[in-house]
Amino acid sequence: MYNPRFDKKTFKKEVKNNVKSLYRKTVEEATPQQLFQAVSFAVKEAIIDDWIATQNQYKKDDPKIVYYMSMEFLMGRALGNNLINMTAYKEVQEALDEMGIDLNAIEDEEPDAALGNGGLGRLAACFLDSLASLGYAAYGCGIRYKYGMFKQKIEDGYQVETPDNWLKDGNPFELRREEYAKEVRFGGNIRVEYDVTTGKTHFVQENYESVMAIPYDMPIVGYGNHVVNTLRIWDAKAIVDFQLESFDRGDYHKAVEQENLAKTIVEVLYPNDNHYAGKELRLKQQYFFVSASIQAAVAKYKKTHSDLHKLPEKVTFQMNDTHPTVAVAELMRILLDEENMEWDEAWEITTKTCAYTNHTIMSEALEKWPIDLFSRLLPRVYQIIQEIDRRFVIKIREMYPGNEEKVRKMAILYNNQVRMAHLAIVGGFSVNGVARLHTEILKQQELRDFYEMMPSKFNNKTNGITQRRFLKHGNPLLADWVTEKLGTEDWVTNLSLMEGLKPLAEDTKALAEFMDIKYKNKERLAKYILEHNGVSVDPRSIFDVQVKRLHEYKRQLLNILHVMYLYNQIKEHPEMSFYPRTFIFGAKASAGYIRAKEIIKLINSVADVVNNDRSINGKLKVVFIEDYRVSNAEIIFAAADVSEQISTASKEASGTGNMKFMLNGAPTLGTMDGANVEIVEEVGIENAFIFGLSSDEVINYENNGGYNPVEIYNNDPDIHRVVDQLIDGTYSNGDTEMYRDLYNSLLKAQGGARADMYFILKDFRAYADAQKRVEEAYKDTEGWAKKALLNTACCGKFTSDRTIQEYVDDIWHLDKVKVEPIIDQTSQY
Ligand code: B1H
Repeated sequence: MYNPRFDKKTFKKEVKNNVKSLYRKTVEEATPQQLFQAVSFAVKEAIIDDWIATQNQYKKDDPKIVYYMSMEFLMGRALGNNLINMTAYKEVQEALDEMGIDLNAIEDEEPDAALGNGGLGRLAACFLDSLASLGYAAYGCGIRYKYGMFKQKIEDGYQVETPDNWLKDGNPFELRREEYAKEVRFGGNIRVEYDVTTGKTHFVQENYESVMAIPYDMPIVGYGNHVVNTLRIWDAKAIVDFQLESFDRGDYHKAVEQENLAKTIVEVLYPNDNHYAGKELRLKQQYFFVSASIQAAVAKYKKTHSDLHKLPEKVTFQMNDTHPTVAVAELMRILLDEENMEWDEAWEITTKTCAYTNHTIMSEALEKWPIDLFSRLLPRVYQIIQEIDRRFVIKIREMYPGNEEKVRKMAILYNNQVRMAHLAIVGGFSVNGVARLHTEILKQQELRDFYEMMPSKFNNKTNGITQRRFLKHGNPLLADWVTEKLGTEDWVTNLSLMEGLKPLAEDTKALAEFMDIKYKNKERLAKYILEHNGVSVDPRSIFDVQVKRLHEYKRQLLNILHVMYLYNQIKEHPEMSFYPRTFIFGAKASAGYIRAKEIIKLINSVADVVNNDRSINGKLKVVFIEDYRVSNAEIIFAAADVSEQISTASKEASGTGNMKFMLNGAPTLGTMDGANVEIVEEVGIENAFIFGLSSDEVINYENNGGYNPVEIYNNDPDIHRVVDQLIDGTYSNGDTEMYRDLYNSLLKAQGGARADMYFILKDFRAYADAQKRVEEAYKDTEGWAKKALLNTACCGKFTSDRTIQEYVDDIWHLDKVKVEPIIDQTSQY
């Protein structure tokens, strides 16, 4: 994809110019941050041409558009990714080299756009990348949080959160688009007006507070195809400027309130992964971006179409979990109150336009808003939900006469709560899970009643990841090697080509090259760890990695208990052969999740003891990487030997980190959970290390009881010992209380929670055995290389390009667009 703006001479001149006009400096004088800005603005110039070309093409072709509605977009850094997707990375790297600028160092100046928690937010980012790369018209719709995911510091082994002021130096890639601002209203009351001439009833919201939603657009560059889509994130601004008229009008109080509402609404991302907190401000955030986005989408549609009844032919609103589900009622409100439609026609349109993705079955993540809060904040939307519910309950009774149990289980409004998942299912035409096992659990357990009533809505879309960021950008050595071996770079847009690497599993030289690249990536990570943790780790040791949000169901506790067990073994049997291991962790705990924070402290305490015990000759190292995020994840995946995916079976809906490890040649050590099941299916069970309870077994214990962790504790001396070490002071300088809660959580039922809720002790032996198998396998250098290489070779299914194509084929039915670049780009030079 040739672009004259990236000709070295042109690009260098542009960077120089930018440094001069932005900072009145020369390149030599500029700070690294200023260089980052100057380079980014030069790249943005090139992007804008394609952005315009794309939007012109869309105007011409009028393709169907998907609006991906999400509270979270975990984008990471943009500069490197944009260069990769513009196919200009190497050119620009060379141009900057010639100016004495190191592109890598410049990239490190960019703060991550961390507008998300974990998998759900990063999935949204991968989807945008794939949509643009496949040439589909799409908008990401979200919130421009002033503070994204907090920055994590580790102090004395404890997690300390600091605000992520990611916008402080300005975001070079965004465009503020004040002219598309939309008003969003909260609270007040609804006055019903009857119009005698038309016989129609009107609903008028009065005494409300409102804010202006101001869109900021970020370009989403497709790979090598000149397509640039848009991530539209909304900022809030007060409508009334209280310095002026309001004060005179005696409206001072209200003006201040609106100012505060605007300030607080986009202030910060809620840092909860897989957990519903039920905060009023969160509901405000949800309605704020959903209302603005839907208003904008309807306005855009109406610009070029006269008949709103055909909206479903041109628009889908895909709801990323239940967080944007108020979309169903908001679209109804617009069609009923602003477009004056009848209920049935509005409902017909809405239910053909909205679709819902479920990402979790964790009961604590289910959104159930108290009716008093909901109806006070969104009075008109609530009325509409009441009517949706009334009609749905009639349907249930028709279908299951006399079965009031069904009504109780399925109604949207129940027990003084609005059940958002039920609204999403009833108000949309599609419900999907995010891995085959997860979708089956939804159909057979969690959403069984809905599946029985409307089976055709249910479908599976196994998650995927973008190879452009997680291989081409994150692991350039392996990317170049793959290109050389396949004789083509087409894997960048067609990951199934990776299977062409399979024969190399029998090629000793290729295996050695593959592992040599892994070694170099381990050196890169070792350097990062030395710089950030002050711990020196040996790249020849096994890099065993668990990076993901900290959650009890993900069982970082199982991992660290096993490290404690290994340490005991090494101490007790110093003569025992033991292949050196480095256990690497990275995880943020939600700020209020106390037990998760205890686990972080425990990991760091174990690290302290183990890393400083000279008697074990460095056989064991434990590292907790601070502030795990997209940018350092890219380095970590590339360097991993072992991918820890050890969630309690049935709890991890899919996982996507598992796929990033696989892509980078790290075999999975995991349970049969989420997408691990499909990973094993692709790579073969002999190239993974699988252990533990099945999801059926877990669900069976949960429903019928019969699991007693104390029995295991009493009968297995190794387990007994590590569990006791939580309270004997081994890892707490003699403090017997520091980890008592973790100890209790494993052995005692408390406050409604079963003992060892997540079956850690039950799976411990199986896990330790699987770890033993890992060690044995690793000792066979060539055997290991084969497994590692086959993981890369078999990862084709897990590209988000495949996932998106399935969404397009089964749910969205989008039209592919081909963008012709603006030809005369050089005329301006
Ligand atoms: C996932 C969430 C989530 N599932 C509530 N659910 C949140 C729920 O702020 N909240 O209220 C935030 C996030 N996140 C993850 O989605 C799953 O746990 C992963 O297994 C899955 O891979 C990922 C993407 O589908």
